[in-house]
Amino acid sequence: MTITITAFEWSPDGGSGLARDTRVRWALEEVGQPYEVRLVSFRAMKEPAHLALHPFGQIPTYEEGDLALFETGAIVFHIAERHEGLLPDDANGRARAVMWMFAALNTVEPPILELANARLLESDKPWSKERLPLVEDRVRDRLARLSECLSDANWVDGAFSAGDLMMVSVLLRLKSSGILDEFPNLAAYVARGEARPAYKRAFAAQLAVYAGKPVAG
Ligand SMILES: N[C@@H](CCC(=O)N[C@@H](CS)C(=O)NCC(=O)O)C(=O)O
Repeated sequence: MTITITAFEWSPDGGSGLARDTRVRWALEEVGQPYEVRLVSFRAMKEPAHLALHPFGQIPTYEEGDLALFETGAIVFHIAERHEGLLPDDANGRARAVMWMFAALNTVEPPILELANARLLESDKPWSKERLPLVEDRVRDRLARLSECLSDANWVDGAFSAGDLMMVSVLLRLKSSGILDEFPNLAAYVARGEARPAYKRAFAAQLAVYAGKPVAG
């Protein structure tokens, strides 16, 4: 059955891989599933046809036969459940991998998004200078705990899993901030994720969409 995902027709990040279709592409590459991509404009994302797939008018979505999904957590979990390669065989290991997916999306991603918003959308506000260090420290708090937990391991819980895929995807957003480099083991963790052939294919595929198109700002 053909898998079709949606991605931005034009991405504000110019293809640096931060749009969330990259994590879905990565999961599909890890499990060796081919997929097609339907590009959507910002206007089309808010129109009825796309809203029928994604009630919040966002990307990515995932269609496979009768199944339509939104939310990258649900999509990556679905891919990981249906195909070998992203979840361990033993039940407890699978439960922990799913736990790490939730930790990435629910505990680590929120302060990182808050920081992105503070830097990109609020920098012209009079209170921005005062608030920014608070937001950065909330990110540091999370990273400090994660760094301690990862210690000198390659991946968060044994072999690479969907938990790592999601955690690395979330941490990637910090690369340009300098904060990740304050935690060398996390910077190395992210680099290990980026070095995976499946990630490289996913990154190249999303970049190819934006090649030659203008970047915001
Ligand atoms: N929690 C959602 C977030 C989806 C999301 O924020 N998508 C962004 C692209 S990375 C988007 O479509 N932004 C445009 C908009 O919200 O209008 C997920 O993980 O799928």
